[in-house]
Amino acid sequence: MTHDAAGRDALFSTPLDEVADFSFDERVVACFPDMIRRSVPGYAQIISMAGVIAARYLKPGAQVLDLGCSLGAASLSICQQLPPQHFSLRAVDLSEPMVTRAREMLEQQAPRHRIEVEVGDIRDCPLPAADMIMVNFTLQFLDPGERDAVIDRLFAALKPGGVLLLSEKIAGEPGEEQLLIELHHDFKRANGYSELEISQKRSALEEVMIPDRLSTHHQRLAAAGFSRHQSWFQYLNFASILAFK
Ligand code: GEK
Repeated sequence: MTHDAAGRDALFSTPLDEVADFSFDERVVACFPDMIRRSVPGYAQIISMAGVIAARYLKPGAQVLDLGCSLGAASLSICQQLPPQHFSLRAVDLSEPMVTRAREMLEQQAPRHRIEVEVGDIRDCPLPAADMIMVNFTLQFLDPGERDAVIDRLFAALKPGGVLLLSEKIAGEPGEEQLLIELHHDFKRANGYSELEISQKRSALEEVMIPDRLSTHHQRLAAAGFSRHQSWFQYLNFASILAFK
């Protein structure tokens, strides 16, 4: 079983001989809102703040990018805070099933807002000049060696004064890693995941998600040229940064 009729994530609930690498396919799309809410501490708070942050910084006529948009939750949060004529938004994701579902959901829930949702790769998709870029738990899925070039690209696409909202699963600083990992597993247990689900998901993600330390993110943002970058949120090993060009 991969999910029930209510979209509850059961992807890793039965023993698998060999746990395949995680991929964002139809099975994940069907249970994605449930999965991310039960696995990523602080996800709901970061999503609500995306709209609040946009309302603080975006002037009328603003252009927003949501890269690795999944089902468009961060984009929708902005639509809930700002009227349709205030901004246009381009949302991009590598997974075709995610993009198809995101389009349907955004059309339904924000029919008057100017939103385009396209299949694309954050590493090389066209990036129009933007006032705000959101990369909410996406950079972590790239090979660590590719991350500098992507942050450089985002810096180049941002207009002066523009803001980057970057959220990531993070590796702990030396000596702090184990406690954060154990508490995160406790968080997942408390949200109804079994030992089997936790360990199989961990194996599936091992190869595709290698988190950086928060300090590495800040160094990378400074090297790309961001004049100011500040962590504004951390819940266990999940953090979010605002960076200004
Ligand atoms: C949210 N931001 O709900 N280019 C574009 N997209 C990619 C790439 C890539 N190279 N690699 C992976 N993705 C969302 C949550 S989920 C986070 C983001 C998670 C996409 C992938 O297809 C998936 O939809 C998304 O990044 C990561 O605010 O599942 O933990």
